[in-house]
Amino acid sequence: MGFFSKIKKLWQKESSPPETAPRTARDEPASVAAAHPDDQQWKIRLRKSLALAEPRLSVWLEHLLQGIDKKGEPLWERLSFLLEALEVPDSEARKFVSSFSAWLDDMGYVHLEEFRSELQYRMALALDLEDEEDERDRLFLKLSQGLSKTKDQLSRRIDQLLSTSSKYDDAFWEELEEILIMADVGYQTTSELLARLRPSVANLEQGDPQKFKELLMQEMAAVFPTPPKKISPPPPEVLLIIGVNGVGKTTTIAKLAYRYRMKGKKVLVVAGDTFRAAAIEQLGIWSRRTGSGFFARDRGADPASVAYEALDRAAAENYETVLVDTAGRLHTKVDLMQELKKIKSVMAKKMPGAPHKTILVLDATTGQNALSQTELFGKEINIDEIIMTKLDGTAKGGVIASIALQYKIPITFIGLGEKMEDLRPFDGQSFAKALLG
Ligand SMILES: Nc1nc2c(ncn2[C@@H]2O[C@H](COP(=O)(O)OP(=O)(O)OP(=O)(O)O)[C@@H](O)[C@H]2O)c(=O)[nH]1
Ligand SMILES: [Mg+2]
Repeated sequence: MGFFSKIKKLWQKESSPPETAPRTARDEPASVAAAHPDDQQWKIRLRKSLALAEPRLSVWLEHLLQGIDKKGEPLWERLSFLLEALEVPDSEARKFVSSFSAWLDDMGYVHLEEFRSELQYRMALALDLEDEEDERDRLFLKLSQGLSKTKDQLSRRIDQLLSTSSKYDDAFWEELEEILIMADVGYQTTSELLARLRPSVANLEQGDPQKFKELLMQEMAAVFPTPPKKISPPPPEVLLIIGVNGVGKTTTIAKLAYRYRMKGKKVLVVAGDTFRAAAIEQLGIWSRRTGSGFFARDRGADPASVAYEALDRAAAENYETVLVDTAGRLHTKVDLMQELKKIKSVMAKKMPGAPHKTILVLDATTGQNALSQTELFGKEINIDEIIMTKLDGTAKGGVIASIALQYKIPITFIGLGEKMEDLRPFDGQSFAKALLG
């Protein structure tokens, strides 16, 4: 039985007294009920509506947020009530509410529409519900919306082509090739993809657009390698984030820190980009917003020494996850690759195995340029994973297939916006479906 169904059963049992039953001390704390008898009506109503509602986080939140349009005491009360019902320990529930409230203050968010989706994301992570169908649906919707520009370029044109083609002849394949290339899938990747597709399509009845799209989707999904399940090293796990300037490294670190924090990890972010004072400051702000520890030295400090000292701090203070930011460019005299290699070797000396993952951040809006960046970094540094940012707002999302097919490096997350919740786990199946489905 799923998490929600269990809780729901519990709830239905608890909420069995009829509406008219006198309130007992067990139902509501006497002091509160006596002081604000009318205020407590919401609890009865809410409990009833939750017991009747579909057991899904989004649906429960919908009931919970009825009549709430901004942050404040009524919202905190209801959230605490829901968390309590979901059997979250009291201290953790309090921590959840207070950290969320502090975060809203920090971000300057007041109205529900500004933070509703962030709230759901936090709850899904905190309650470990990210794999529930509801969250998967939400992610899929977000992915489809985020990819709308690429989708427009790709799916609409493929549909058009399919509707006007009665057979899959050379002219058809040529046109399909052009469509894929236009969506930045890249020449080589397109050729490979089509070469795989042709034999499966050969057996197909002439002009079966639906089946054709399914096969294309399957081939597209097959392009993405599933990352091997790795056993996490004993803490701290150290992640080094690299990439050229402006791709979204610092923002991605903030988003990752947020994810780990919401999963209850103790996170340290390290300002390894000492090139600009503003970069250090930017990361400092994110660390506060995500409730992470922050390690920095002055502008101009040696990034390798910063990383080295940060590992001392991480070990001394029992951090579980360490995220190291790096510069995307350096003073012209210093070579970026040499600097990154130095950071890596210094870290490995300090802590065997560190950095446990080197993650290359790529910006999808740069299209095929992302390939040359992978080439450039990959030649010098072993890249374990790729995170692709800014897939929202670009028609060049096809580049992600190019990267996957040519470099066989797992793409683990994608950035679908500037907010902290806009970093989502990547999987090829959903991507292909969102793009072509
Ligand atoms: N729309 C969108 N914008 C993003 C995404 N990720 C990052 N950005 C924006 O991209 C810009 C650059 O992000 P940074 O995180 O500062 O990039 P960086 O790689 O750290 O840049 P340098 O420190 O200069 O090397 C910022 O305005 C971010 O808000 C994303 O997934 N979607
Ligand atoms: Mg940066």
